[in-house]
Amino acid sequence: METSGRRKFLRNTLALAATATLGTNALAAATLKGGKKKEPANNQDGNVAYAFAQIALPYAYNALEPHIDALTMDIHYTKHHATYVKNVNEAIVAEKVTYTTPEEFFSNATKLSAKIRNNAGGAWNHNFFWENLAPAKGQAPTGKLLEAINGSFGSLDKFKEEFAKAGTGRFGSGWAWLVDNNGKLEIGSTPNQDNPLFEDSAFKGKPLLGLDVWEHAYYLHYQNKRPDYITAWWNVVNWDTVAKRLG
Ligand code: MN3
Repeated sequence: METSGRRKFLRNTLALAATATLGTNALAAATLKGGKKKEPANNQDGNVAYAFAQIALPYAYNALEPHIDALTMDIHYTKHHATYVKNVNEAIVAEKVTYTTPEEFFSNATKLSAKIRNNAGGAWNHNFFWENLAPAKGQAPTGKLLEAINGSFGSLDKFKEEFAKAGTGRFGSGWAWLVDNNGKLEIGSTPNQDNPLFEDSAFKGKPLLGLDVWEHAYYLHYQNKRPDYITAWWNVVNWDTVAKRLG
């Protein structure tokens, strides 16, 4: 066998061995990593279960500078987010969970193990977060979204003030959210990796915009100054995504 053919043979053999060891769910997660498509996968017992996956980051690590620095984005995506995805998929297989959508996980949050609850939230919340960010180009909400913001909060400035308060006021680690609660926009926050879709969340609704206020999201650049991170973060909000979520 010539060298490149032999290398290919070894690679295929190793891939097959890894598949046998990890099971099909892990393989599906690995295959889906980086893609937007998230399909149910079979776990080791042939039960259908959802495999969480990271979306491909829609911009480069340095695309949000100077508001969010490249190193923070790199570590946040390749370490923190990737670990949530890996951990939740491992636990789904180990615990033989059979939920087939993220919504099904979250609406059964009180029945989940701490490992699945925290890592499923972390896996989903970060995809949601990456998608509601975009390079700073002076973007601002318009049209129906702006009308809804004005209608619910009085003005865009008032909305930003209230939302920033939810972010700075969240003690410890968590998220600030804008949600659609049956036609009315509301602001709130959740602890840890919970979100407003969680069964037992004190703050509920259809998420439109999420802000990660864990220290790992800003500490390298802003240290203890969470309010400065939030002020800068407004420059990189993807309002088109928020408008699409509002529908
Ligand atoms: Mn985070």
